[in-house]
Amino acid sequence: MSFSKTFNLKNEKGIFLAYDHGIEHGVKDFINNRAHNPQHILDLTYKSQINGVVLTPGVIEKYIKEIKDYELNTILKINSKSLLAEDQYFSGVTASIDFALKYDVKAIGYTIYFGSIREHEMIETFCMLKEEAKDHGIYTVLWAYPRGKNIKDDKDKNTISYAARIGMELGSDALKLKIPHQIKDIEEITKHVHRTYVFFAGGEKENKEETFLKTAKEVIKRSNGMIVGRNIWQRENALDMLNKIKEFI
Ligand code: FBP
Repeated sequence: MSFSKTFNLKNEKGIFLAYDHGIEHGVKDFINNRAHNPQHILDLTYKSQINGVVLTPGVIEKYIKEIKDYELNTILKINSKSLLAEDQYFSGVTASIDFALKYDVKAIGYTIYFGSIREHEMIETFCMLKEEAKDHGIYTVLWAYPRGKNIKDDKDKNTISYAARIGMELGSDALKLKIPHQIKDIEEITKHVHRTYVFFAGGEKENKEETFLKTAKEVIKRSNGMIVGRNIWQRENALDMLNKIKEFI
């Protein structure tokens, strides 16, 4: 089945919830009293009927019954790095393709910090996992994040374009990118990416709900959609927000 059908994309666009922050950022991200609970995230995904949810291996194992009951499409975040790590520019593998198969995930999500000193290691591992995943009909979503001593501005359109282009040429089915400084530059970035889905992260929580909704609308118009975390589940009205951004598809 195609990527589009697998994730029930509408007009080739979709919305996914990202929930790997417990490892990536720690509990400081769980600023309301429900976000720490994976059940809340699964409930949000189910009730909003968005296209899927990004989860870490432990959450998938522990909540597999609920994931199955809700028939959720999951993206397994297969490498991670914590803010406690000495090397902030390397993300290590946390699960295998066997694991992905066992828990019936639809895609693996993998981060490469393009520009980092260990970029080549992450590229190598990604390519091996991608080939194995593909053999089993599992899609790949690459978090193509420019980062390292030489990266002056990870929201610069040329830097994002370069990372996106590498991601496409490495063969990822989809990319997850940071939103560039100017939203209109998304057009320039996607121009260089062919036969590859392009989704954007939500970034840090915008205080004003309206500001985030405006951004989301423009981003979704110019791309295949969003894989968004904090700007949704850090709000008390997360379900309402998901329903609103779905309307932009
Ligand atoms: P947000 O929508 O909350 O920005 O989530 C996107 C994401 O890529 C998460 O999947 C990940 O945990 C986090 O951002 C990593 O962000 P950073 O590398 O900037 O700390």
